[in-house]
Amino acid sequence: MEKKVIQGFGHIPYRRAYLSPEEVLKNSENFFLSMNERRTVREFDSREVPEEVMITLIKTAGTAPSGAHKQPWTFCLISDPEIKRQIRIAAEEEEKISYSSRMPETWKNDLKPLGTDWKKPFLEEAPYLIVVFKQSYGIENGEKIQHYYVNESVGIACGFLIAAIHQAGLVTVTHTPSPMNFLSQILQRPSHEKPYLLLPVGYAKEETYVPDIQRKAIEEFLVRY
Ligand code: IYR
Repeated sequence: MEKKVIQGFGHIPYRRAYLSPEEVLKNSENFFLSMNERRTVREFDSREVPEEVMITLIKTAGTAPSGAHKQPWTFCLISDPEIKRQIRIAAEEEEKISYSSRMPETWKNDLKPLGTDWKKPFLEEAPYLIVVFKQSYGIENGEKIQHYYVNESVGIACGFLIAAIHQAGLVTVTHTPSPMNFLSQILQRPSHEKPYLLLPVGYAKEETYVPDIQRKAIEEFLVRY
């Protein structure tokens, strides 16, 4: 197969090795079984994780599809204890207000089975924090460039990241302190970047507990036509 030109742009051949339906079935089942072991974990071990691992995880996130291939994301990787401390203090300040007055009773009741509260020690205990920013627009050579489907694109990249963290043998919690503009200030991000998600990453504490909750059965969320 040769290169070809479509609407003036080069296209290259792409082939995936053919796998039999049996192999495809096995792969899909194995991946499901592995992902089904994932749990949100809020208690981290202080054990170190090589930075190279974190960079590879973020590279995986960067393989996500995005609107018009604009890749409208920035991943901030934080290991500096002083910055983690600043983030914890600011997040807990917001969360304290949220839990005491901003969140309605229904919301707080829905969170009761998860055992969460305003305290976020994991923001200092995890060896790394990844703060994901979405870029409402891009800047190239000082010019504004349009981005498309920014929320969808960044959400998919975060999904890839969470899957990669799990596959590597580490754990995370999708933390969304609200409001989270303090992250832009602490990390000194430009105004076209908005905080999207905060993921502490590390090894799970050896003795840790997670809520006794079940996932929906497939019949509850699959509609076949
Ligand atoms: N942001 C708060 C509250 C919270 C909200 C949802 I929706 C959760 O699934 C979990 C927590 C916090 O991080 O505690």
